[in-house]
This record gives sequence, C-alpha cells and structure tokens, in this order.
Amino acid sequence: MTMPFRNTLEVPSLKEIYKDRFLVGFAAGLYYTEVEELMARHYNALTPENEMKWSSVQPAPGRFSFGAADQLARFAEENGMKLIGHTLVWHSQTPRWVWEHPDGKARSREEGLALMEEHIRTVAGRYAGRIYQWDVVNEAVEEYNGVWQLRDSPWLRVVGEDYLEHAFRLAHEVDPEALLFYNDYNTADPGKRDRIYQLAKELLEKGVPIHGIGMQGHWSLYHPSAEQIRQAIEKYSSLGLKVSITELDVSVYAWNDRSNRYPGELPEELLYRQAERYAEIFRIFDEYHHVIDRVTFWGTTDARSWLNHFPQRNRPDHPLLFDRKNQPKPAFWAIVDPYRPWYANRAQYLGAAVFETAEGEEVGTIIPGDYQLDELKDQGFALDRVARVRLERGHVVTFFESPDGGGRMWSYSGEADLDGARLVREARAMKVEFVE
Ligand code: 9MR
Repeated sequence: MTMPFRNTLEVPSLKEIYKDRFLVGFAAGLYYTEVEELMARHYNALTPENEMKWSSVQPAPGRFSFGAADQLARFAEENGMKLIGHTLVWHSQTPRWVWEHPDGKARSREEGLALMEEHIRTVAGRYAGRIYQWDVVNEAVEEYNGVWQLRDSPWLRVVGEDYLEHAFRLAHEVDPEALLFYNDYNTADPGKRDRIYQLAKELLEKGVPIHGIGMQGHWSLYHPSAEQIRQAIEKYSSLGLKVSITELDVSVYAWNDRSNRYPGELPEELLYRQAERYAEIFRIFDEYHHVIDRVTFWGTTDARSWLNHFPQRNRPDHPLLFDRKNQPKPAFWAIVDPYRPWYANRAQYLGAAVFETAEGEEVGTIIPGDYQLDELKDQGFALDRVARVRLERGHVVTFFESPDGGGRMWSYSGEADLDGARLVREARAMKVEFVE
C-alpha cells in the first residue's frame, strides 16, 4: 500500500490570521474542556459566559464563590489568552437581594451603592492585573414609547442615573490597568446606537474612565445590515473609544421566526449563506481594524450556543464557526480571507483536487498551483494509478503537454473521468486553479 501524496496544509489558526488586526476570542463555561485544544488553537481571548456574573460570584450577601471563574482564568492564562471580565453591573443574573430587603422593600441609594462597591472591590479586586477588559455595565439602554432611554432597571431605580458613573469609577480605582467597556445588544440599530453614543459622550465629558463600547453582535442572516454595522462602528469610534464585538453569533433564524425549520444538520444552502454573511461582516471588521480591539464569538461550537436554549424558541440553532462535530463550517473558511469565496480558502489549505483510483482510493490531494508532473512523481505521487479527479467547487485542473505549460492541453472541472495512463504518458505539467 502506497501512501497518498499530499501537499495540503493544516486548518489555519484564526488568532494567527488576525494577529495584526484584532484579538479573536470565544466565550464559554466550564464546558470549554470539551474542545480545549480547538479553542486554544484559534483564540487569544476568553470571556466567561456566566461564571463572573453577580449571581455566579456572589449568590448570597457577602458569600463569594470563584471556583469556576478561577478555572476559566487559569485556562486563559495558561494558553496566552486575554481574560475578559463579564460583567459587573447588570439588571439580569443578579439576585434580588441586591436591590431589595428580604421583606421586598427597596433598598436606599446608599445601600445599593454600598453593595455595588463591595461587589466591584471584591470581584474586580480579585482579578486585578489579570483582566484585559471588563464589561463594566451591561445593557443599560432600552426603548420606552418610541424613545430610547436609560433602562428602567433596578439599578436606575435604587441608585439613580449616576449608577453607571459610579461603576466605572470604582472599577478603574480597583483595576487601573483594565480597559473598561459599556456592553449592549442591538448596538447597530440607529435609535439605540445614538442613545448609547450620547451616554458614552456624557460619561467622557464627566471624565468617567470608559475606554470602549462592546457591540455584542447577536446577529442573524437577516439583521442588521452591513451599512448599519459600519455606521455604528464609525459613530462609537468617533468618540475616541475602542470598539469590540463582544458576543458574535449569526443565527440562521430571523429574530421573530419561532419555527424549528432546521432541527438536524443545516442544509448546505444555508451553510453557504451564513458563510457569505460572515464574510460580509468580517470585511467590515477588517476595514475598521484600527478601532476594533477584539472580536469574540459567543460560544465554542454550535452544540453549545445559548441560542439553542433561547426562551420561546427552544430549537437548535447553528450560529457559530464550528459544527456539532467540532468541524470548521463554511463560515469558518469564509473568515480565513473574507475577500475570497469560502471554498477557495478551504481549498487553499485542505486541497483543491483529489486524485483517485477507479475504486475511489485516494492517490493524491493537492492545493492550487503549478506542478511539473515529473517532480510530483519523484515525490511519490503515483500518477499512473490515477483514474479520476474530484475538484472543489470553483476549481479547474489543466494538464499541459510540455513542462512550460504549452502544447496540447486538457482541462477538467467538477467530477471528471480522467485517463490516468494518458496523463502520465502525454502531460508534463499541470495547473490547478480557482476560477471565479
Ligand atoms: O450565554 C448566556 C446564557 O448561558 C445565559 O443563560 C444567559 C442568561 O441571561 O446569558 C447569556 O449570555 C448573555 C450575555 O451575558 C449578555 N448578552 C446577551 C447574552 C445572551 O443572552
């Protein structure tokens, strides 16, 4: 048995590809251990998905528990990943006692501020010097009667409008090294965008230490438009703030679609559409890489996305780069180089042409390029065994009679019958190329 010839490459690492542009990260709970190596290979930032939230780290007054957060922090550090803190002040995943006495009576402003202070000192204090960036305040803007305002959250009711300011100042005092971000969803929608812009501007004018806006990026095939994403990045960064995409996923469902259309594997057509959508989004990120600090995916693989458990939906979604078998999807290949079709990128690394015997046994797999057949034979490519060739979409293979690419030529695209014997006898050179 001869080994098939291969000049294919490994799946490229996303953090390597983007290392001069922005950090590339992922969010996870302790289930990261299922795909530890995959995550370490591709990402250089880690966000604990739930493990640093108030209800996780301080479930009862003064009772702190850091086991899971510590484990995630250690994993990040051992693998050269920036650790992202998520999140200090939020209306959700925060126990009621933070804002209410046991009898249900609201706490006073002083009590609320004191609890916020104790929490930030303890949590941000514990990880001080180790956190690259904190999401200090999460999701504080909401629409009421058509007007975008500060969310009617318990923090607003108990402390008042300056609760954000207090949170940022405290976090900065406790961990002066950490970048401090305001984080929210639907940040590309114009009304909300403008209100967040105004909020950030006011904070800056008051000298509040805020360094960036986190655009969560829970997007879909349909929403928001590329133009809205672009305008939002422009607008936030015009304040001199950094922008990070903190929770990216691209649902295959429109927001109001409650169907369960894709319970099993996603149809190919949808995988391809999603790849194109990811490419569109990453072309914008590339264009604005000088203001984008980080792009983080919200989850490890499709199997672990929060969207599989979204209330009132509760159906499998397919929003991430790796499928339920941990394999890179077309979406992954799309962002390897978002200016080329995903299948051209994949072929560049994993091979564009597979040569087989009549029985379907692989004789050799090669990436696009120009080849001298004599050289290939010298390197162990048993061309005389070849009966047919399988090509990646968009590719052709051409055989030339003479080594300089002249003389008679034979081109194949798609699945083709190939006379392997004639090939060896008559052709001297070969070119595998991507044609658009
Ligand atoms: O992914 C998180 C999920 O496991 C939790 O159940 C959920 C609870 O609110 O929070 C999810 O993460 C959210 C993040 O913390 C803030 N932005 C929206 C995310 C998706 O809901």
